[in-house]
Order: sequence, then structure tokens, then C-alpha cells
Amino acid sequence: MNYKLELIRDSVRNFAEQEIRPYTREIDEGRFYPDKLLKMMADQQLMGVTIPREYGGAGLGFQELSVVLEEIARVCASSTMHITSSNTLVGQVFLEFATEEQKKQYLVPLAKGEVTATFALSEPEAGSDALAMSTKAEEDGDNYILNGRKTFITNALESEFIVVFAVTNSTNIARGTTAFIVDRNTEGMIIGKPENKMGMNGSNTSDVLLRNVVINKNQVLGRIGSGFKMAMKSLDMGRIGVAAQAVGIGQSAVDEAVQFTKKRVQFGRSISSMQGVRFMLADMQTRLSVARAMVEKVARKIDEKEKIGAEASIAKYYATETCVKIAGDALQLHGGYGYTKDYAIERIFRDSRVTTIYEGTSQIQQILIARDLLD
Ligand code: COS
Repeated sequence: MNYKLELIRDSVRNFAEQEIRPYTREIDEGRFYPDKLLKMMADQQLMGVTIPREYGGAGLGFQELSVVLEEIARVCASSTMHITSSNTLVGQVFLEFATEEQKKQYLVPLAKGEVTATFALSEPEAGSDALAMSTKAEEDGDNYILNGRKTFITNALESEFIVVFAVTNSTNIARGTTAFIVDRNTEGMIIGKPENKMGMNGSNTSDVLLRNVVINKNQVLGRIGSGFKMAMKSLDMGRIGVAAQAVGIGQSAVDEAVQFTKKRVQFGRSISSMQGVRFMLADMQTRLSVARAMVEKVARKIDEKEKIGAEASIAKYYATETCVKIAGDALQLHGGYGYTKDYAIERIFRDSRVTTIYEGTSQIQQILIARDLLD
């Protein structure tokens, strides 16, 4: 047993149970996220788990982050949407590619939880096919001028800055995409109204419209033309974050199913005493244990700087499909009650569903896994 990880697990579990649990229903039904909880998560250093101390983070790794995401998602999946970007997508691109000055200006407040930021890659016609992106950045003296539309951008409305990927050379998009840091309120950047989503209601998702947005060249992140590979690399990190979140959601489904089936009496006995129900619960628990072990393995490899190949995709694919399956089975075990908003499993089922879609669908993960095997 890794005592340090177990201590972190206990402490985050207590925090989530005591501070977040009382708001879970309100967050889901009200489609908002309390500032008070954001501040508390920042005070617990949850926004910067994987960011070194010198840049305002906790100086830990992906193993610790996985435990944090799992324990928070177990109580309120939406809450993890406020922790992932700073630790994975945005945090990792800044850590690896930003200049020292950019790190001081952007990464430090992000890791401390003083500001929110997001990652804008997807477009209306470029979702799974990221290379189909059409947002353009044209050079103009000391500046670039950005035009285009990004879609499904997490927390865009609250973000103090957005990492926008745009094409600087359309002859080869894989080698002609660049990442730009666009500050909130930059003229020409318009954030759309939040999507009316099925779940994860504690986090907004909006379009980002860029109309002749003038960005100085010192706001380029990394090298000109290196943006696509940067996005793909950070998505590998992001995917292990989603896998950990899925394990947490899956665990909450198991918790709810155990609690409900023990209490529910049919045919004169608790349904948890029936073999058919017990087999379902055993199957759920087994799949969940496998998913957790996969996440732990990939997180350890990332921390030890070992090559992960397609393993982040394998973990994301398996953990998220498992999460959706377990949430569905747990709802089934609740019978008609599971179909009402009176039981937490209804929200858990809705929240689970996006995990096989965002940060690369299950089908994209299958493509990457098969390529690693065959090509
Ligand atoms: N790390 C670094 N470089 C990578 C990479 C990675 N993980 N994955 C791909 N690349 C590079 C390739 O090496 C290639 O570079 P060269 O042209 O210099 O050889 C380039 O990127 C293009 O890759 P590829 O040829 O594999 O492109 P495809 O269009 O065949 O596939 C996929 C790209 C499908 C893998 C990509 O579009 C993808 O991941 N799509 C899903 C996007 C996604 O997850 N969206 C959700 C966003 S939520 S923030």
C-alpha cells in the first residue's frame, strides 16, 4: 500500500463528503458552481496538484491527481471539471511549452486557483477530426489575427485566458497549427451562451467566436507550427484525467447500488440477497477494480517518465465505457426509482455519459490503440 496516496485519498474523501456533498443536488439542478467551493478547492491545492511548487502548485504527480479526481467525482462529477484543465490540458501545455515569463503570468495564478483557463481545440466541423480545423491566424507585423469558431469549450465563460489552436500554415495542418494565449475580454473574442447539456451541470460549455482578434506574437505558446502535436500530447494527459474521473463516477454508482439493493425489499426479502442482483454487483465491482488498476498503472508511468504509448487511450477507453455500463446497471437495479430525480443515480447516469465522448471518443481511442498495435 502506498501510504502517501492513501492519506491523500482519505483527506480528499473527507473534504468532498463534508464540503461538496451538501451542494451536489443544488449544483445539478441550478446549473451553477458555487464560488465558495472553488475557493475551498484552491485552498486545498487541488487546482495545481501536478504543477511544481515553484509555479504555485502542490508539486505532486498524476498518481495523486488520479486519486483526487476519483474522490471528488465520487461525490460530484461536475466539481472535477474545475480541477482538470489546470492540472492536465492547460497546465501541462504551459509547463512544457511556455516561456518563463508566460509561466509566471499565467501558470502561477492558474495553479493557485486564482483564475480559470481553458483549451480551445474543437470546432463545429473538427471534433474527432481535429486536423479539419479551420480557425486561422494570419501574421500581421508583430501580431497574428485570429478568425474562426471553437465549440464545446469547457468553462469558457469563466476563463481568464484561453489556449486557442489556430492554423498558421494551411498547407500542412499537423505542422502548421499554433497555440495562442488569448486573454479574456480581448476585442473580437465572444463567448457563446452555455449549451443546454444532459449532465455535468456544474460546469459551462460554450462556443468561442473569434472575429479579427489581434494577438501579439509574445502570446504564442511554444513554437509556431507546433500546436497540433502540443494538443495531441496534452490530450494524452487529459485522457488519464478523464479515466480517473470515470473511476470515481463508477464508484459512486456502485455505492448507490449497494445502498439501494440492501434496503429494497421485493418478494419478501432484500433484493441484495438475490443471486441475479449479487452477480450484477459483483460484475460492476470487478470491472471498476480493473479500471482503477489501469489508471494507477498509467499515472505511475507518467510520473516515472516512462513511455505510455497507447496506454492512456486504453485506460480512457476501458474506464469510461465501464463507467457508463456500471451507471446503467446501477440505475437498472433501482428499478423505477432510478428513473426519478429523487435518487442520486439519475444524475450519476447523466454525468457518466459524457466520459466516453469528451477528450476523444471511445472510437478515437480504439483507432489509437489499434494503430499502436498494428502500424
Ligand atoms: N503526440 C505527439 N504528436 C502526435 C500525437 C501525440 N500523441 N498524435 C499525433 N501526433 C502527430 C503525428 O505524429 C503527426 O505528425 P507528422 O505529420 O509530423 O507525422 C500529426 O500529429 C498528425 O497525426 P495523425 O497523422 O495521426 O493524424 P490523423 O488525422 O490520422 O489522426 C487523431 C489524428 C484522430 C488521432 C486526432 O485528430 C485526434 O486525437 N482526434 C480526437 C481529438 C479529440 O480528442 N478531441 C476532443 C478534444 S476535447 S479538448
